[in-house]
Amino acid sequence: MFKKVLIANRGEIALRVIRACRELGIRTVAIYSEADRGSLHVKYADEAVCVGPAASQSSYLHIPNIISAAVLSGADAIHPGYGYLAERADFAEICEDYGLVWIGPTAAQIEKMGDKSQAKAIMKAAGVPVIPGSDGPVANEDHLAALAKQVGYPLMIKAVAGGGGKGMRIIHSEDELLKGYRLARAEAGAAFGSDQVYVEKYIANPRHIEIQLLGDQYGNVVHFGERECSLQRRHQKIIEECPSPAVTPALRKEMGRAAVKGAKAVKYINAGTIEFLLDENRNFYFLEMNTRIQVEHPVTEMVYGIDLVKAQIQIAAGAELEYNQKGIVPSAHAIECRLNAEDPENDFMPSPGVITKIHVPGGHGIRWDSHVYQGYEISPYYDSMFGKLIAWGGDRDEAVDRMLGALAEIEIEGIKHNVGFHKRVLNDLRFRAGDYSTHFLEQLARKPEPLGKLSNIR
Ligand code: MV4
Repeated sequence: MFKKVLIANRGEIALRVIRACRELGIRTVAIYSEADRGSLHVKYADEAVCVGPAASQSSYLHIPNIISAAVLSGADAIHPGYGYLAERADFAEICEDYGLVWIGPTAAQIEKMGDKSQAKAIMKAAGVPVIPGSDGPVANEDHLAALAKQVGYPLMIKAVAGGGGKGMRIIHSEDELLKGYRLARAEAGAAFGSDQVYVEKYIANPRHIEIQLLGDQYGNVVHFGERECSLQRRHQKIIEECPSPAVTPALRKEMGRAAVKGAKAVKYINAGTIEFLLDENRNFYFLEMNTRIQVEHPVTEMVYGIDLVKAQIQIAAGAELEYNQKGIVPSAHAIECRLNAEDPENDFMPSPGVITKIHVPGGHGIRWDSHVYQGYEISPYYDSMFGKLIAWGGDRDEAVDRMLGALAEIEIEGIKHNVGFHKRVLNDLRFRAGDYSTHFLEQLARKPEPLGKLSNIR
């Protein structure tokens, strides 16, 4: 096992990794920017190294400073968390060059899955269902016209180097096609340094469902069911749940098998997620593979009784997975609410500042993952998420009721936050029925509705 791990991240996920390392008897090195001196990830790591000023480009994304911190502190492995450098194949390779074990998939796997068109081709070849469309990038305008004829409208144009909702465009009819294609290429070139795009049929009102995977260095891959991630705003997830209200045990088995097949096709190592779109007829299609631990991993942990971050570290250290897929079954229901410093009354504008008061809820079935405390200053430089509230119960109703109780108890002053918005979603009758798609939150944010009648908790 490793003796010392450097965590190349900040905030709640850095703290999450520190806690896992502590339980495994591993010393930890935190890195921090000048704006993050007061963060709990700095306080609770065994050592901490300042890697630069507040701006991420000069600190959490500054590879030479991070590698120097790792080498000088004598770390033997690096955990990248999520975001920042977590899906940078070049960084994974540089770590290995400096003798630092990368707690994640190989650089080659990150690179393959980062090219969204190549990832899709690999999955298709492995027998995973994909959305009908071009095989690979669009070659030219004649090729585009032929593809549009074949796929039909509406269709989507997506950037090969995009992902997570960036660099996509819906085309409703032939008159929009050429203009949309040229715009999409120009935008992709400016945003990603590659103007390659591919074409897909547009799936209306899909649900976003992702399968959690673990692979070891010996070719074993298992899945831990799905997370329902359809509750997003502008491609930012707000609420996630496990299991999905839309997935039956039979569908779970089918989607899980497809995901494992896809991961095995690249001999996938460590934690990863395969995202699917589920259409209105419950057909599922591969969307993207995420080669990292994800923000919403705790809902899977509470339902399947596994510590995914510990598993990541053990796998990187050479441990063999000893699971029988048949024995991995969901035994509860969990929900995560992401708490953001933002103003739901003002188009969810970021609301940085000092948290002058915070009371966090607790009790049976409640988990709070956060790096903040009373007096903590939320910096304008980083993501506005300052904590994750997770509730679980024997079934979905119990989990939702428990979450509503926790949301009623929580007290936060000094910043604007989205606790009230979460209450509105959880009290919505369609949410309570599990009847929602990826468009639900946009609709709810546009049309304020009174609280639902099912709950007596305010
Ligand atoms: C789609 C789609 C409909 N049809 N592709 C958005 C995130 C990116 N990973 C892919 N996305 C979508 N791709 C086809 N062919 C609809 C979306 C989409 C979406 C997907 C998941 C979660 C939220 C979403 C919100 C809007 C659109």
